[in-house]
This record gives sequence, C-alpha cells and structure tokens, in this order.
Amino acid sequence: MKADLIFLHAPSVYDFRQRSIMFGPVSDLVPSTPVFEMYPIGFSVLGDYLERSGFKTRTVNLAIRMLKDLSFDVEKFIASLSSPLLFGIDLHWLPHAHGSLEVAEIVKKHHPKVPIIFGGFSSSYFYSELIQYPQVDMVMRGDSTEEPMRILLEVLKGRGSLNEVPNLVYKDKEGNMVVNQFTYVPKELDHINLDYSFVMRSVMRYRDLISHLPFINWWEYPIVAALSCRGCTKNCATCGGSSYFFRNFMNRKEPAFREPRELARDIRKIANYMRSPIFILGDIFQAGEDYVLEFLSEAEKFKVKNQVAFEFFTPPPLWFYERLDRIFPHWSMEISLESADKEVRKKFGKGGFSNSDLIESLKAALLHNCERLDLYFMTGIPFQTKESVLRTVPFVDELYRSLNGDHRLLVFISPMAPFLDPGSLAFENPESYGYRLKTNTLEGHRQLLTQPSWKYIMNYESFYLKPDELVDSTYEAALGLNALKEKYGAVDEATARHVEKRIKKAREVMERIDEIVEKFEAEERNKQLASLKRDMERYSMSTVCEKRELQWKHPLQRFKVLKIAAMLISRHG
Ligand code: B12
Repeated sequence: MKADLIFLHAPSVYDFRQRSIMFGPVSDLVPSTPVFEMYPIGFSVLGDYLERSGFKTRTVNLAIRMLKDLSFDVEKFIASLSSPLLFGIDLHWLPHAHGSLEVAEIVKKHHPKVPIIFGGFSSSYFYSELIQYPQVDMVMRGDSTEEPMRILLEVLKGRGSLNEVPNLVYKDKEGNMVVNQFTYVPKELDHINLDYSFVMRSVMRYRDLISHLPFINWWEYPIVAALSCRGCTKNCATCGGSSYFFRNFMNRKEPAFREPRELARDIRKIANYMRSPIFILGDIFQAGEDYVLEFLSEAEKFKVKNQVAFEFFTPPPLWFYERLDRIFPHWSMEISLESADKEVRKKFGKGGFSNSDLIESLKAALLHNCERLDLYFMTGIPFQTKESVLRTVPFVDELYRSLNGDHRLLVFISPMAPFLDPGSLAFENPESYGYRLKTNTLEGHRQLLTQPSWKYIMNYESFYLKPDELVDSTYEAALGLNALKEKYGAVDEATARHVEKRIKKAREVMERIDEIVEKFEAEERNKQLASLKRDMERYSMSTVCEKRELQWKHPLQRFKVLKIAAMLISRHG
C-alpha cells in the first residue's frame, strides 16, 4: 500500500558498519546500541493522528535494518520505495546529525521530486542551519507537530499553501529560507493517542515488522511507554528537554499534561494488548499532588497487572507508595540522582532534598513492594571533579547499608555523552557552568561524530573534569558500583565478572586508540584503527553495566495475541 508520508530513522553515524569508532558507553543506560537505533515515539503518535485524519504513513527504521542485516543495502531499499507525498526524517537526538543528513542525501538522489522534512528537538534548535543543506527542503519545529503535519499534507495534496502551515520552515522557489510563525504549541494533550494499536496495524499493512522495531531486542523485551506530559517543570543544567529549553526554543511556556484520567486509561489500553512493562514518561508529581491523586483513583479501577515503572525527578512523598502498592501488583521506579554530592546536585538543578530525605523515601518504596529501584548517576556534569565522581561508590555502599543491603536497589553510572544537549542552560552559557564547547553548530557535531572514540566525539570539555579524567573516573566508578551490586546480590557473580572484564577491556581499547591518534596521521591512522574495529564494537556495549540489568521482570507471554488479532480485524488491518 502506498504511503502519503514515509518516516525514516537513520543510525547515528550512517556508515557505522564500515567505520572504526569506539562509541563507548554512550548508550549503556538505554535499550539502544551506540547506533541509537530507537526512533522517536513521536513517529507512532504522528502516524496515528495522521491516519485518523485520512493519511497513510509508514515507518522505516533503517538503523535497525542495518544492524540486523549487515548486507542490508540502504540505497537499494530507498530506491525501491514508491514515492510518497513527503519523506520525514528525524533529527530529534543530536547524535543522529551524521546519519540523518546522509540518509536524506540518498532519498534526494532517488526521489528528487519528493520533499524531505526534518523534525524533532535538534531539528527545531538548528532549523536555520539545517535548512541550508541541499537535501533538506523543510523543517517542522516543535514538540507537538501532529496538526501542523496534517495541514502540510493537505497543502501537498493541493489544498492551501505552505505559508499557512504553522511551525514550518521551508525553502521558497529561489531557495531562500521562509520561517512561518511558531504558533502551534498545544496546552493539552487530548488530541494524541498512544496505545500502540497504530503500530500493530502498520506492521500488518506493510508486512514489515523489522522496520517498526524500536530497538534491537524489542521483540524479546517489548517495553512500551505512556506519555504524561510534553515540556518540563525542571531546569537541569545540561538537559535539552528542560523548562529553559522549551521556553526558549520550543515556544512552550509551560508543560502540557495528559489528563490524569486519560493517562490511566492509556495504561489500561496498552495492558489490553500486551503484558510487557509499561514505563510512564515524565514525573507525574510535576503536575501537582491533585493530578497524582486523580491518576491513582482512575488507575485503581483498572487492575493493570503489567509491571508499571515510574520515573521521579526527586524522591516522592511517603504516602504515595502505600497507594501504589494497593493499585499495582507490580511496580518499579527510577530516580536520576546524577551526583552523590548534594552541592553538585543543587548546582545541576536537582536540589531541594537531602540524602536523608532520599533514604527515607527509598525505604518506604521498598517497604511497599517496589520491585526495582533504579538510581542513575552521571559523569561530566557541571562542577563535578574526579573525586566527586569516585565518591559515588562509598555513597552507594552507605545507601545499600541504610536499606539493609536490599538487592532491589540497582545503581548505574554513565557519562553525559556523546553530547551536552543543545539548548540546555549549560550549552547556551558554557563558561558559567565551567565548560568549553568544541562546537555549537550542527555541522560541527556532524563532524565530531566520526572521531575515533567517545572521548574525541564529546562536544564539551569541563574545566573541572578533563576528558581523560572523565573517561577514567567513569570506568572506575562503574567498576566500583559493579562490585557493590555483586556484594549486595543485586547482580550475580557471573554478570559482575562479565562487566568487570568488559570495563577493563574497554579501558585498554581507549588507551590503544589514544596511542594511534598520537602516533599516526591520515591513512595509516585509519588502518591502525580498523584493526581495532571488532574490539571497539564489542566494548562499546554493556560496559558500565550489563544491558540486561536495565530490564524489568517481564512474562514470557508478552503479547495478548487474540486481543491483538481482534483489534486488527475490527479496524480492517
Ligand atoms: C522519553 C525519552 C527518551 C526515551 C526514548 C523515547 C523515544 N523512543 O522517543 C529513552 C529513555 C530511550 C531516551 C533515550 C535517549 N535520549 Co531521550 N528523552 C526522552 C524525553 C524524556 C521525553 C521525550 C518524549 O516523551 N517525547 C514525546 C513524544 C511523543 O514525542 P517525540 O518523540 O518528541 O516526537 C514529537 C516531536 O519531537 C516531533 N518529532 C520528532 N521527530 C520528528 C520527525 C519528523 C519528521 C517530524 C515532522 C517531527 C518529529 O514531533 C513529534 C510528535 O509531535 C526527552 C526529554 C523531554 N523532556 O522531552 C529526552 C531527550 C529527547 N533525550 C535526549 C537524549 C540525549 C537521549 C539519548 C541520546 C541519551 C543517551 N545518550 O542514551 C538517547 C537516544 C536513544 C536512541 N535514539 O536510541 C535529549 C535530546 C537532546 C538532543 N537535542 O539531542 C532529551 C531532549 C533530554 C535528555 N537529555 O534526556 N530518551
């Protein structure tokens, strides 16, 4: 079936299969590989909205196809697609600066008459630079592009003109940039639907499961997300999804929250088709306690048995856990603490609670049957020194002891890499946060991505933590946390040995790359780096922790096949 709009998701670096790059632990704490094969959830939300408006969309995750089949020929595949009205490519995460532009070039070559639109957070930030590339015809700005995209497709069908499409940036006939008003920023989220039925229908329609997979082992571990908001109330210094970013670059003055009743229903709808874990995106406490209470009251009606995972920006109040325990038979939570140092945390934008507040809250969570409690730490954040990073280990040891060595506590540390987010407070005011930026342009980032290791790829240097110190202390702290998780039974001995070995190997590979970079130039350098390619790939995955450590418990029967079949039939596939 011919699609009106084809979404393409590129790998981070287009020719990652040929290049020799030690991407490092950049993706160790997300389900993706360092190729960042996950496409934006927005593709599914957009697809669903546009389908309800009468347009057909198709999603092709090129990154995953390239990963799954080393001989997959991207160019041949793109050439074989029947031309839609529009191609949409995400440059949402800046690490896709290389792959997305390369893919656009190939699309332009084979479908010269079809316009190519870019969208996502990084596209919105870099729109004026992005539109200068010959392969980019349009950029859609904003965190909510459903309605502007509908209007655009109408225009491409001959109804209306481009200057009427809100949030759109495009080239006129002479190739000059036209910037339409950035006016579509909805205050509510009632227009969207995220129950994944659209994705299932799309898989059937195009007989193409692989292109819809969000990450490489999703089929075995199909975690899905429910969306509580767009925007954020917090101002974490390095976050390109902070309140500061939304205000200044997305024209969003305040977050838009999903109605709490709708959020509870979204979870129920997902649970209808799937038994997999459901992760609620965004801290529901951002919208205030009344919101949380209403959400809980509604959720109580549904008896969802899936593992429901919550993220919190700060430790929640104690009463909350008792309610959660009553409502969800399986629930977990995660908090990104970023630093063990209260002062560093405060300067980062995560102040407002002491370590004893944290311990009290975590104790209550465990008492009320939280099945997993994940704490995340980050290296490279403002004003953090090597000593501060290494203090994470004794801090976590102390934490385990305060929680009677409870193995449900899992801790992770990873570097802020590859990039400091564009549009974050620290990106916009690097010196005030103790940083030097290597580049602040899109082209600069595109070029950084092909450097030989994550140490050289990173777009920033902290005055407080030099690149070598950052690399060393990240691996060192990860080793320490790994040993603690083993000591308290949070990971088994085999996993701990495996992680330890990988970290040691990763450090050796990093040292070897540094030697090569120092000693050799151009062709010889590439030759030497190529000889390390296998090790680079092997030790860029599951180093600071084993990927499986991130997974919530999930049942073997992940899908409710009969329910899915009934849904597909009732909506005519
Ligand atoms: C949930 C989330 C994730 C989830 C992934 C969810 C997913 N598949 O989309 C996880 C945890 C896996 C994740 C991982 C990463 N994330 Co993240 N993530 C978020 C978070 C918290 C919310 C995003 C969200 O809910 N979006 C809502 C959905 C429905 O909308 P959407 O996908 O954004 O799409 C809409 C628009 O963006 C736009 N759009 C997007 N793409 C396109 C394409 C086209 C053609 C068009 C027209 C429109 C369009 O239209 C869509 C619909 O309206 C944001 C922070 C925030 N406050 O927003 C960070 C954020 C987006 N992530 C960020 C980063 C850096 C990452 C990682 C690179 C981190 C890392 N090193 O591992 C990885 C990349 C993973 C990958 N691609 O493989 C940064 C991005 C900064 C930047 N400009 O580069 C953000 C802003 C903040 C942060 N630091 O976490 N992330």
